[in-house]
Amino acid sequence: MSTVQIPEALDSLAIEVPSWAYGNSGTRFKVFGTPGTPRTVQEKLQDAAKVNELTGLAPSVALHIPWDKVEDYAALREYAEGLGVKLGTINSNTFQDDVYKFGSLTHSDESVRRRAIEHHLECIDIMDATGSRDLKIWLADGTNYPGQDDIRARQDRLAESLSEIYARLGDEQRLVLEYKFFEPAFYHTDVPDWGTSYAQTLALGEKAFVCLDTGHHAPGTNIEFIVAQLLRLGKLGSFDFNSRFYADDDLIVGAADPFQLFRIMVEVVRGGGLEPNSDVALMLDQCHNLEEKIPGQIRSVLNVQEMTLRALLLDRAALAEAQRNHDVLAANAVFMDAFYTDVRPALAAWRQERGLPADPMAAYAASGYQKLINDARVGGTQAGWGA
Ligand code: PSV
Ligand code: MN
Repeated sequence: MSTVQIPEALDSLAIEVPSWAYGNSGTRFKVFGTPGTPRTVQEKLQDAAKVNELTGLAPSVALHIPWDKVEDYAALREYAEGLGVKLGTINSNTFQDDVYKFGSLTHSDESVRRRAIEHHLECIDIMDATGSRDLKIWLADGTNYPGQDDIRARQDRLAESLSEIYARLGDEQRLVLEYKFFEPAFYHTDVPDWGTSYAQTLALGEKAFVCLDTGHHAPGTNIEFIVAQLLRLGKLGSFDFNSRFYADDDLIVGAADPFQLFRIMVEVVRGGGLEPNSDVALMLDQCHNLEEKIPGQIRSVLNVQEMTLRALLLDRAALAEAQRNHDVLAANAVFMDAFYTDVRPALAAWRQERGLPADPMAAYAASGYQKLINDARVGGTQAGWGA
């Protein structure tokens, strides 16, 4: 019997999974095909629904346009809901067309900016049909060489383009602007950091927020500080969770540095990010290149759940007391106690109480689902980047 008492707040934990995690992707050197990989967005939704069925943690699926383009989005919404999941964040994509070689929303040529703006307006039309709340914008825009373009003028053009997109949002819709300090541009990127995303979204208005992708920071960055600051400012809209060793590796969240994930979740809890009606959406942005994709996603949402529970178990009163006394080691010990708590047995029991498998990884392995899709999904073109 476990002595860990699970707070009610854990019940509302929901993690959005990305449609692209189920397709082939993951490296610019070799993308390995795997049996059973979805050929269509419907098949990606089937796999995502399996993750939710076994974990109860992943009720919505983010789409990427054009990778998940279909004729009828209302029908896709019905299809998803029939599987027990919702369609979530719509991710725009202005990083794969030749026309965007020198930028998209920041491009010096009005006609290219127009095209990029129209793409985002189309994404909002899609959101209307799918019932999605969030439009997520990540831009590959930037330059490779000093002097290549006027970096300040690009900020002005970005602000102008974003305000046109923002104006089209419905009352319940939001725009989240993701930052990344490098790649594919290497000298400068147009939205490199949270400060730039904050400045741009602040200028737009209260329906615009910052999206924090954990892989988009320089080594050693104190990400939980950024989380605390953005929550304090009321501008943290969403996370793209993943793990990095070096750069934007898109590996399983919590795999490289579970302690960092714990520290982030401590600030999320502290800042009200888990409360009902919170502004913060928790999403994954990952690729599974070596490991099987569906268990890769199951492991990911379980990792978030485990670190969230440990963060919820932090004895905040004891911590506050130690902090008041400037008892550095006692404060640190309280913090580490929560991190070192093994919550797995308690979580297994918690799942069983809710009719979920105690061990979702084992349940997936025993379910026969992988064999089913390996046998059924033969022929056609497997989904991947650009599909
Ligand atoms: C860019 O690196 C990014 O993090 C954005 O979120 C994109 O939408 C996603 O990766 C594509 O995989
Ligand atoms: Mn991302």
